[in-house]
Amino acid sequence: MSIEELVDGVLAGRRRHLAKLIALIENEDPAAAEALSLLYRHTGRAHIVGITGPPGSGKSTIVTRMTSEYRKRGRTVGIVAVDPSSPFTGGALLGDRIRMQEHSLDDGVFVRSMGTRGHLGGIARATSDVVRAIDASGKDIIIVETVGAGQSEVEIIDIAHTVVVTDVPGSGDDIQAIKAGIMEIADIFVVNKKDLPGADKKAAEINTMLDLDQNMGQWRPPVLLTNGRTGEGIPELVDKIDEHMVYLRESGALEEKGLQRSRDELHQIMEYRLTQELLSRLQGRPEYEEAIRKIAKRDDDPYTVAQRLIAEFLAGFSRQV
Ligand SMILES: Nc1nc2c(ncn2[C@@H]2O[C@H](COP(=O)(O)OP(=O)(O)O)[C@@H](O)[C@H]2O)c(=O)[nH]1
Ligand SMILES: [Mg+2]
Repeated sequence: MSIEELVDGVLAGRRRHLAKLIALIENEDPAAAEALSLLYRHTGRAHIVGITGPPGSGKSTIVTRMTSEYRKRGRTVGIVAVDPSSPFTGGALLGDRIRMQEHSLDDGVFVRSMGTRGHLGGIARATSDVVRAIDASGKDIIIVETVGAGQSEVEIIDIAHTVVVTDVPGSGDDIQAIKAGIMEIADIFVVNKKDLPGADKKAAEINTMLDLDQNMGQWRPPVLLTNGRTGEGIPELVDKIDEHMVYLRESGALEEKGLQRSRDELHQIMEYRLTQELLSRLQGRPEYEEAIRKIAKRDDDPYTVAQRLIAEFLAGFSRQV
């Protein structure tokens, strides 16, 4: 398949082409970067929703339920699950699995699980590229499921417009499940398993914590109660996610997020490319090896050497331009 064919297929929303592109991304094939660069202009349309929380709190179950709700509302859905424990076959009940399989026959749903190992460029990079590919294919909503912060290498906040944090009743009075870092990134809290004792108490604790938050902006994260097994509370969750997007648009936060993301991404790419460029010129050169030996023998120091090499590189660069 040529790059043009691949790109056209993805833009037309063809599942086979999207799957092929994702395989290229996962294999870090240079063709993936080429395709993504052609697709870039066609991205930025999807509402990207991150869902994070402790393992077993019901994220995959909720994602399955949300998918049904979105489809009912006529919207298309992409799902990226970044979970080493293979989320859509692991913890979920047989019923959940069957529901997800029903979605697998639906062209309006695209599901992808990503292993967390084997990404040289980092799982965050790969995930963000996979999300971008799905975005280009025209899905309205893209849900990214990751295990709770601290255990995940994915900084979901960098990718998502809206972050949903899940918790369950009785997961510790000191709210150990919802750690300070994860509190701050939540746009919406979900206390799942409302059928278990202590769900209201948990929701009240989170609300108290929010009341004490000094740094809260205009959006106060709502705290919702859900039952993943029955689907109770899911339409309300989908409503709140929509409301959050309206807030982002109207407050200017969406535009700001977009700029920040573009700045960070350009920065990352330049940093990576510059380093590659510099090292490819230096590696294997006798002077370079000699400089390294001198540093090891304490005849020179790495700070001075790095400064000199970069200065030489930039001098060559300014001669070229
Ligand atoms: N009792 C109860 N169990 C639930 C609920 N939602 C999900 N579960 C169960 O919790 C377990 C873990 O769910 P899963 O979606 O795999 O959690 P994840 O690890 O956060 O993705 C499964 O056995 C689900 O069936 C709920 O609302 N109530
Ligand atoms: Mg899961």
